Amino acid sequence: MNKTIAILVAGGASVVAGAASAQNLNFICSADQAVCERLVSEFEGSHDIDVNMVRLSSGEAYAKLRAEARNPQTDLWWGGTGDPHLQAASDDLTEEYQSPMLEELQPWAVQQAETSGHRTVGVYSGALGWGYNTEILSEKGVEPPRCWDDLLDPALAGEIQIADPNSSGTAYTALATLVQLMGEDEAFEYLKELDANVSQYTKSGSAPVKAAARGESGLGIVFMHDAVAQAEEGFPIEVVAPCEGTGYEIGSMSLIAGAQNEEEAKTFYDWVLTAEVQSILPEAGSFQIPSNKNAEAPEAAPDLSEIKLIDYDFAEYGGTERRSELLSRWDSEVGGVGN
Ligand code: S7P
Repeated sequence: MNKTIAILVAGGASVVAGAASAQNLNFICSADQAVCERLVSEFEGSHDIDVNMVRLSSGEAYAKLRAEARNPQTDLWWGGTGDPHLQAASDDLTEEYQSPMLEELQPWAVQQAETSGHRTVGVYSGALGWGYNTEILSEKGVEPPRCWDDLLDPALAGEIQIADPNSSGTAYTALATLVQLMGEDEAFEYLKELDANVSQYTKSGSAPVKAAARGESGLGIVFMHDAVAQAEEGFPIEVVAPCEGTGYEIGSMSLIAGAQNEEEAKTFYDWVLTAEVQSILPEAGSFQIPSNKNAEAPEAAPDLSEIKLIDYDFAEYGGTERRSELLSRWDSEVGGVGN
């Protein structure tokens, strides 16, 4: 959408006086690629702003923002789990902004904003669980796992994938969930045992269930809505909410401190919080609960009121100290050991 300025001169002829720089938006998107692309095309189709989008997992996005803190190249970060958004807020990497759309948002989305001093806001929510390939598990004669404990079954050796919590917000949510559910030492014992069944720690959070859908592995520990997306595409995936209870995310959005295109970023920020925009995302395979109270939740979205949710402490687990501590313990006791 580059614009040129045409000036009318005497006689009705026009000359091109010079290229006006188009309005731009440098945008990190941390949800699924198809959802990110849909957002960009809807936004560009309705605004005179060019979007440069890069899709990064939540932990990668946080690392990029930290690396460019002195010379920000990003204007807006949408999607991805709330913990690294909160960490970016506490590191002053993001800017305070109170959108006029706040009054239309669910209490959990506003709570996310208040926890961060309005440096981030909730855009969707979803619970953690897993999706398993019904054909693979039945061929192997494995009882479908319903509880975290069932994932330790030796019959599942090599059949489980989960992402690396350093890059993936999904996997960090899993790590923080297990710590809150079991206690820290017990959670690390559990993760070390689980490691015997894990074939791969992927970079992206939803990759494990995509692999299960394609029959490359038996089960992926992911957000339940990402497993639903595969089932809705017709893959033999069954979605599970763990019986002991589970954690959840408040997917978030943040305006970057020192953004070069702050006005454009605010335009996107307000637009993406509208019910109209949030209601079209399921068409691109997004099955989370939207944060706008007037947006329609997709029919296939897991009903959070029917899932045993833990009281996830976003302030603590999104805090810089706690997140760094858990990630380095994971590196030394789980991820970096024999993988
Ligand atoms: O696919 C949607 C979704 O699960 O992706 C986000 C996720 O954190 C991004 O992937 P990473 O785990 O690789 O960071 C979630 O916020 C979102 O619900």
